[in-house]
Amino acid sequence: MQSYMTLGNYACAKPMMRLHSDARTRSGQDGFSLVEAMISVLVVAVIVVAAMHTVGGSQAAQLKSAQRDLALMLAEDLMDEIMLGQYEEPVDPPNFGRESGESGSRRDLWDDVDDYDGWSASPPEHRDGTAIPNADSFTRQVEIVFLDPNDLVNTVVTDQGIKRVRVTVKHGDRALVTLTAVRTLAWKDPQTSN
Ligand SMILES: [Ca+2]
Ligand SMILES: [Ca+2]
Repeated sequence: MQSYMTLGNYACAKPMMRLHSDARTRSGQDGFSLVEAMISVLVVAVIVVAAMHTVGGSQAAQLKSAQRDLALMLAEDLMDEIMLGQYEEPVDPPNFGRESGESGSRRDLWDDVDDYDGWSASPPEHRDGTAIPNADSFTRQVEIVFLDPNDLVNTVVTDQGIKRVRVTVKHGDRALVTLTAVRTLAWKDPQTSN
């Protein structure tokens, strides 16, 4: 009996010690696991936010690139149209700006370079005055000035045979593209000259 009790007490004491020890171990492991889990969630959250910023930044960059491409096409389209015109009015007495009978809204009646001076339209328009689709937030504007033939950096107030054509395309208030070309009185289009 004595032996049994001793063994019984001993047998009971060991598991209790192990249980106590296991409880301490699990408690420590649980606390550590919770901290680990919280850190993991935080890291994942940071990574997700960073990824969202990256995706958002990439989409914004693509949108800006597409806007610049469209602005360049609009600018080139208008510059080509202007450069196909005569250096000066071919029919009526020349005037800097539009001559009599040339409508301010329909460019298909304009026939010389300076008819375009100061012209601006938003949304951009075709020559007949109809709006170009899908370009509502863009603006095209034109400036024509005379240049000094001895120094093309300088502008002059009287015609000395050189005009600078400047086309600017804006998206909202921001200028995205500016094209500059020079048209001279002496230049002849080889495709139309004899
Ligand atoms: Ca004209
Ligand atoms: Ca004119």
